This record gives sequence, structure tokens and C-alpha cells, in this order.
Amino acid sequence: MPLSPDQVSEYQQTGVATPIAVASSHEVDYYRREFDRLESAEGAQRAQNRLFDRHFDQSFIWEIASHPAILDSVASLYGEHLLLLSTHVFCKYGPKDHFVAWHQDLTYWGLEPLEEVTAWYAIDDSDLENGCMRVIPGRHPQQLLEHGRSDRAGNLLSVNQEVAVTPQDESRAIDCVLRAGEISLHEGTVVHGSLPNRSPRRRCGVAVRYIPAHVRPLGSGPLGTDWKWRPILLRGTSQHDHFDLVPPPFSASS
Ligand SMILES: O=C(O)CCC(=O)C(=O)O
Repeated sequence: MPLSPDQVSEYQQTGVATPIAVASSHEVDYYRREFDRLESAEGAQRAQNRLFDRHFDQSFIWEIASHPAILDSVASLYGEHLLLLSTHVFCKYGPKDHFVAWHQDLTYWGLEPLEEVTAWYAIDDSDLENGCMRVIPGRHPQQLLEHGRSDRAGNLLSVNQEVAVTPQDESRAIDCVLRAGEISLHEGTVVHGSLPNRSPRRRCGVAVRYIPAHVRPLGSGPLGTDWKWRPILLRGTSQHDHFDLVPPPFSASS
């Protein structure tokens, strides 16, 4: 379903729109069961933050990434020409100290212009106790903030990056409390992170990254890595030859 005018304006002002219900109760159960299966095959260590781009071999992740209700809401913000850039599972087990430091997603991704949106799909209920995502409202269009390294152990981000925020900014953070089957949408330059999971419950989400088709890469993948983007056209036409697009790994979800 497209976003309401209020949700669009919330996103335009704050860089985040949340919560948005997208999955049926059948899908909620199915995606959770499928994640449980993947988690037992891969182990908790990998499930925590090392499941990248598994929409290529896990049909349920592809189904989430290409879910019509999610695409409708993304299209309300970025138009009808949409690419799937990547997917990444963030699974925090509790009670433990793992957290996600404040950061902007687009910092090292080498994309221009700086336009990207993440749909964070809640596999499990995600709340204050189990460390839901938090966003500091405020847009930084076309602006990357300086990131240093976190001095706290347990940062789940790939290169331990962290952007400094003031206590005042932190006190304004929006808690993206989600029930399983809901998403939050956050834009690529908004500052966000999450606190440790202090509950005995798992908090798993699939971050699905979308870009409008006019965005181009500055290199073949995220800067400073040998990872290569493998974008998939999800809606509309690509219009440009900016990326080597790859075909959908499974047939379209219903
Ligand atoms: O899952 C989290 O706590 C953080 C997710 C995140 O940083 C992202 O999706 O960009």
C-alpha cells in the first residue's frame, strides 16, 4: 500500500517513517519459520550480522525484498523506477552487549546522488527491551558526516564505524518499535543505530536497501572493499546503464 500523505511528510521531515504494516499473519509466521531454519543452518554467530545478500539463495528473503506492500511504500517516496541494492540481516540475541553504533548507511557505499532508503522488516517483535532501531530525526540531504571508530566493544557494524552525536540529539531519538511483519523506512543519510538487547528474546530484522534507478555507483561496490553491488530492477525501467543489473533470483512474489 502506498504511504499516506502524513507518512510521506513524516519521512520528508525526519528521514524516517514508522511503523508500516506490510505482511499478513501467514507471511509473518512463514518468514519467521524460514529465518529460524536459516539461523540453525548458519549458526547464531553468522546470523547476527553476516548474512549479506542472501536474497540470492533464500527465497523468503527475496520475497521480503520484493514484497508488493514494501515496494508500494518505497515508490511513494522515490517513484516507480526502483532497484534492490542489497539485503542484510541484523539479529541481536539477548541479553548481550551487541549494539549498532550511530551511523549513516551511505558513508562508505560510493553512490551518487546520496539517495537510498532501507526498509527494516521485523522478523521478530522489536521493542525498547530487545534493542529496536533508533533514529535521530533530521535529514542531511547529500551530506556525509565524519565517522570515527567506536570505542565500545560489541558494535555490529562492518568496520566498527560510529558518528559522534550530542546527548541532546540522542535524547530526540525516535524508537522504531515494530511488531513482527511491520517495517520502518529510513533514508541513507539519517543517523541511526540501536542499543543492546537486554531481554531474553531474539530481535531479528532484515534490512532491505533500495535505490531509485537514476543513482549511480562511484566504484563497483562499497568503497574500499572488493564486494560488488549486484542490483536487481524491481519496478519500472532502469533508464540508465549505471550498474550491471542482475536478474531476479526467483520468480516474482505473489
Ligand atoms: O538492526 C539494527 O539495529 C540496525 C540496522 C541498521 O543500522 C540498518 O538497517 O541500517
